[in-house]
Amino acid sequence: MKKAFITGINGQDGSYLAEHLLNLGYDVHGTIRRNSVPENQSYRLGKVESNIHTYYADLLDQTSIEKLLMQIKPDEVYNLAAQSHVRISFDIPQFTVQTNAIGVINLIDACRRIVPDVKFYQASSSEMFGLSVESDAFQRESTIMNPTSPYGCAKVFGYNIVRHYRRAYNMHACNGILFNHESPRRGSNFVTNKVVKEACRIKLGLEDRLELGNMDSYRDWGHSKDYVKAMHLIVNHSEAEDFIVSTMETHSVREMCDVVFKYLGLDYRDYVHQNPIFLRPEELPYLRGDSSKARKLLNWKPEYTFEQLMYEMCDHWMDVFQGKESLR
Ligand code: NAP
Ligand code: G4F
Repeated sequence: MKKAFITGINGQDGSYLAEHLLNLGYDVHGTIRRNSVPENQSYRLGKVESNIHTYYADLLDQTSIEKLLMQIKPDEVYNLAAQSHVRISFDIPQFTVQTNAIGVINLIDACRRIVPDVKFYQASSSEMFGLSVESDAFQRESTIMNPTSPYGCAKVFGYNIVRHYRRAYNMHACNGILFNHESPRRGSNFVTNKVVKEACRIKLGLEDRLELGNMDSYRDWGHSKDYVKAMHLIVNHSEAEDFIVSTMETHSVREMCDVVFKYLGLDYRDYVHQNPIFLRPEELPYLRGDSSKARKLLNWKPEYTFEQLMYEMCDHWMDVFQGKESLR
């Protein structure tokens, strides 16, 4: 039985990856951080809690990480832990850089010393591309990185240190460069889940307005369930390499609002207002990933369409607000 070690197992991706790896027959271990409300830490793990092993650890607490690597001796490490909110990275830049950059070197260097043959996956991000777009309007593996946030800058460091450890120490270390991916388990302060949740509340008469920031930025939005499958394929590819994971489609925040409100029988223009507090000091205006390499070499492609993703999120929150909550 292969052993997987997932940092940030109680996050959106960590919880879906744990379910996917259990289905593939893995022994799944993962880290959570101490939180003053313990219920908040495990709600996404409801389907699998009794079948996985969780431990308190923090990427910034080197001893906690080393102790677990020595104890578990994993075959595969998935580094999903991060301060993952781009706008909040402007408010807490030092913590973001500590976790998303220094945290990666803490973990990969501990792996080099304790489990040098481990297969290592780093959760890299399309936010690293920032302002760079190729002439055909895509970002791909060869696109120059030009980040526009403390989050993006820190992720570029993590990406590069993983490539460096691959070359310098011959480690099987890979980057998945994932474009935005969402689900009913997405944090409520990311734009998709914020829009869906508030639109459902408006539909039910519990709210009458929704305040957003920039509605004219474009994102390539996929489903987290599809993307965690790509993580496993990337780390198990014969060569340690870096792969873009994306739908190859892009939609503006405005279009996303239109799809969500229309599905609920509403017109977003009647309810959505701009509030400058949700604007960013620097915006990343456009993302559209070329995932041809992953499609060709890993035989991966997304199963969810953009509309199916948004409808699933709407159905989930309508159920929750009508008292029929279930973990999707
Ligand atoms: P998420 O839901 O925010 O999960 C992040 C996890 O990391 C949480 O469990 C969080 O714990 C944990 N964490 C934060 N700081 C930590 C620290 N110092 N030490 C240990 N754990 C820490 O994010 P996600 O959407 O699942 O994303 C997973 C990874 O993919 C992240 O690295 C993210 O940056 C990256 N990524 C995400 C996307 C996307 O669109 N979702 C796209 C590209 C890349 P707490 O809940 O206790 O804070
Ligand atoms: O949903 P978002 O906060 O996601 P963002 O900034 O693209 O970051 C996500 O995707 C990255 C991959 O590209 C990940 F690496 C990262 O961890 C995270 O998962 O914002 C999407 C867009 C932005 O252009 C933002 O300015 O929506 C715009 N937006 C407009 N109004 C808003 C809002 N975003 C948020 N969070 N809240 C708003 O009210």
